[in-house]
Amino acid sequence: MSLAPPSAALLARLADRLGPAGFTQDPAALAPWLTDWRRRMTGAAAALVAPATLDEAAFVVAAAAEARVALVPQGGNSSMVGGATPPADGPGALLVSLRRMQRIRAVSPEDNAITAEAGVVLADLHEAAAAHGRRFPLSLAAKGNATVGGLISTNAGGTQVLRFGPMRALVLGLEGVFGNGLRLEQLTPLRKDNRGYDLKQLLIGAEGTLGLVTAATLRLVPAFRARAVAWIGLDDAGAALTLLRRLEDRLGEAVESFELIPEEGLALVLRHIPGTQAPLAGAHRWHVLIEAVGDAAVAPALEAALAAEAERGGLADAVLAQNERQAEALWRLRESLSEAEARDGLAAKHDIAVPVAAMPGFIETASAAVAARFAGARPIAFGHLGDGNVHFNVRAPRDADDRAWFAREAAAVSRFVHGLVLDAGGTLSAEHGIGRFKRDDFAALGEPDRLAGLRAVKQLFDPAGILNPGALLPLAEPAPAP
Ligand code: 2HG
Ligand code: ZN
Repeated sequence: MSLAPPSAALLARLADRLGPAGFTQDPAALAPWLTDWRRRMTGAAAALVAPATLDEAAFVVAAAAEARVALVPQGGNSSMVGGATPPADGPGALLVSLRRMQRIRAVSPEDNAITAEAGVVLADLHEAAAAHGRRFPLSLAAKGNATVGGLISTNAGGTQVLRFGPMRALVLGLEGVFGNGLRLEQLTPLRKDNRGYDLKQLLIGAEGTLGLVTAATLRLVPAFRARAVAWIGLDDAGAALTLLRRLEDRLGEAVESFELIPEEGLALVLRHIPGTQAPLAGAHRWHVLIEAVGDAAVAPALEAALAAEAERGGLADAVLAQNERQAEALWRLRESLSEAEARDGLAAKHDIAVPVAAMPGFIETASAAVAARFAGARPIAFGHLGDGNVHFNVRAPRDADDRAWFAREAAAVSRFVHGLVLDAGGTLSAEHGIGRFKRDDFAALGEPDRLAGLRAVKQLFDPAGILNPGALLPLAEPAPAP
């Protein structure tokens, strides 16, 4: 059934219910939220609606479902895949901002849990947990923008997945409303609940296609007393994986982050991010940033482990941060990589995973295959090696007009890379989601039964098809094969 443009009557109902703080059609107020984070698309919306409570969110969903009007939910607008930007064409949509829901509702150190509304920004969540001697163990470069609702809706990962898992593993309870009007009011810190299907998991990673997330109860862990941060130089990515496993043997769960950076990635950061410095004296094909946490013993333990590895020939060079300032500087090199890459020019972006053991080999063979198939294209693989997830981005050939190259080649490059990933038993989205940018590759390369399963769930929980149409799944059923 097709969607309709928002009528004047619907807009008046929403304006009346949400009030001036929760409803605007002012183009200047809408503008900042209509261009995606990567500045790849600018959309259109008839209004920006911002519910402040679950009741208001449920009202918006019910009114839109009745009128068959598209809703595009948005948090901090930091989607890497155009997941929170309404399309410029089509019947018209309402942009649903959850940013007004900004309260930390409760912190319970005894439960190791925090209840936060969808619009709470990740950096503020970190602070609220720290004020109670706890921490929320998920972090990423966009922490100043990304919100709880968006992190949940995309099942965000980041740099601590290795130990604590992605968002899916950290949500204890959820509040929200599905497209069919069903409310989820399960803000509980329970660790165990075996009452059948886990409905909250349907909203996690749904990319706003099944309903709105309004609040969540999230898992906290004890604050650490000390952290040790090291930067390592290596000759090949395989040695990085060996190093990770050996460090885990010696330090166990203390190893929380293990991030891979290629030499050319570090060079981009040093070139484009002011105030950065090379951490090691020499050049190395690969670099790794390691963080281990614990008490005062953690730094000597990491140092001893690295010394043993150096002795064994398992690494080329290493430096251990001597204080928090140095630790921050090392992290800045890693966290600025995405920004440095963007400042350097356009890239076809992929957040892929293959089984961890296969990743070093995949990086080598896929890089060679891409360079051979797309003359001069420059793959750059970085990120969460310990999770088997790297950002296998492909930059334009040196000296090429990157905009023209991107417009001409990016779709073919992505289809090619995604094909290689699936052949290697991997996934074309390990972190950022499918959104609008990867939707067609997902539909073309995805297993038919997986897609049919997603469609069946969508049909059940969003029967009017109003929630984030065109994200994750294509709008229309694919034509039957001839
Ligand atoms: C990261 O790991 C982010 O830095 C962004 O997920 C990755 O820009 C990218 O491709
Ligand atoms: Zn990442």
